[in-house]
Amino acid sequence: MEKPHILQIGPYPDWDMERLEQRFVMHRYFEAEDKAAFLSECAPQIRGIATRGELGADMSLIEALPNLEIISVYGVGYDAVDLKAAEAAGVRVTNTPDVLTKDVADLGMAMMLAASRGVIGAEEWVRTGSWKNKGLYPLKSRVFGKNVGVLGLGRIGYEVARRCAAFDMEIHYSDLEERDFAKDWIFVANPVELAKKVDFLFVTLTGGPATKGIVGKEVIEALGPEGMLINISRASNIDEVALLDALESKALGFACLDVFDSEPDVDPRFFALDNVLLQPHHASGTIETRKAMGKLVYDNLAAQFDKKPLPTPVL
Ligand code: 8YV
Repeated sequence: MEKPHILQIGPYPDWDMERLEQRFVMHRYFEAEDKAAFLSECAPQIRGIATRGELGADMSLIEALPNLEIISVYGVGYDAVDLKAAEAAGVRVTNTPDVLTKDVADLGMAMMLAASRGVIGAEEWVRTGSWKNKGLYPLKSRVFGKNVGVLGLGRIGYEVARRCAAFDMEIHYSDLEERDFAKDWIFVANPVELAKKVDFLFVTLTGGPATKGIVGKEVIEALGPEGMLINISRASNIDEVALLDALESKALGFACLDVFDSEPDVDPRFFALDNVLLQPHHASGTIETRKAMGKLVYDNLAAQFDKKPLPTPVL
């Protein structure tokens, strides 16, 4: 049987490539210098796209591939895929939910704890001799007993809330409606009201047009000069210019960010700030989770060409 041809939008670790190449002919789009020429050469053979959470398949790409059957996303977020175009073209879409949930929540917690206790600055204090020369590190305020808001109580939001509860924080959340499984937590429908009530605000929403810019000037200012914003979802959920303005003017206390508009080309305004903790979109970046994500990408593609049910379909 001829191996199905797959268009690969972004790089994967070697352990994934080995498995994918055994079963498929992989066309490395991300390595092509002349993307249009590369595409016009391989387009008629392509039956699948393997992409990454943040790297997309837009309408023009979907339309350029007449024999496309499936888009397999390496990530839980599939906002970079044009779902309407995929549906119109009868193309299936899969993602990698569940396997990354706890790691993403863990990075959110790690950022909150590190930022609020000044872990990075304190490490520098030791290394640069300030401890010996200047004395004690400036005191920080505590996390336990504080109010935390979770904007989006989906799988990742739930794991964040559980972790915060274990840290003896008071949990508030916003979602489309009150959740039965969250009886011990306080539901606040409006994100601005949520931000007013809490010291820490986690953004754990799905990305996409419905939530674009939901954390705008109003939410950010409601969180206030003592507040901390933690984003482990999609950059598009936050109005980045409003965020930068608020961080610069100290209208917002602190932001911990794993995602950025136009990443990896992060706005240099962030680099001048001392009230941010910046991470390179790696909340799902553990070896175990990335292996599980890669396996799901492969399993979904294989299921499609074996005419079996897709393990984790979106569409
Ligand atoms: C990325 C993600 O896919 O799950 C998502 O939606 O954004 C991430 O897991 C991952 O960083 C690979 O690029």
